[in-house]
Amino acid sequence: MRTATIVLLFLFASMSSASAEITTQDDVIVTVDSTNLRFSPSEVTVQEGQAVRFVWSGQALGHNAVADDGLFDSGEPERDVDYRFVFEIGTAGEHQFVCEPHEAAGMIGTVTVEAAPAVVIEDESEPETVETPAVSLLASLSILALVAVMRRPLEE
Ligand SMILES: [Cu+2]
Repeated sequence: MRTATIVLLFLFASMSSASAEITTQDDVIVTVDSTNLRFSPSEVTVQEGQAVRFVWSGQALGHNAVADDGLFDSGEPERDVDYRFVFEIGTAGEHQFVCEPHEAAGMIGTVTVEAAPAVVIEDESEPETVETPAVSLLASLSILALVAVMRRPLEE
């Protein structure tokens, strides 16, 4: 009886250890520097799934952030902007953006989006393929233990 209890405890322990890993990445902030005519920073790198926030307030001039490839657009130039854009899976690559009124003054930037790391996909699939045989092995061991415990009085 003690063996069966221990085996069942192992079974529950291995099942509860199979928890999903949650990875959250902070937004990357792009603002406007003290010259009023530059993004700061003007070059940022994110991973697919991550967001860039274009944030400024109380600016002397109105600004916006518009991607050359049309991927994102903060709208009309404003002195106060808080625009967040998530670079979804499939947006990997370089995205140039400009502040439309000040593009000629050199108010341009680049968001480099890196493909989501393959490790994340492995992390999601691996525990299941590894966990399943381990659980079924423990389950069959516990059944064997229960059978052994139950059969003992009958054999004597
Ligand atoms: Cu501007």
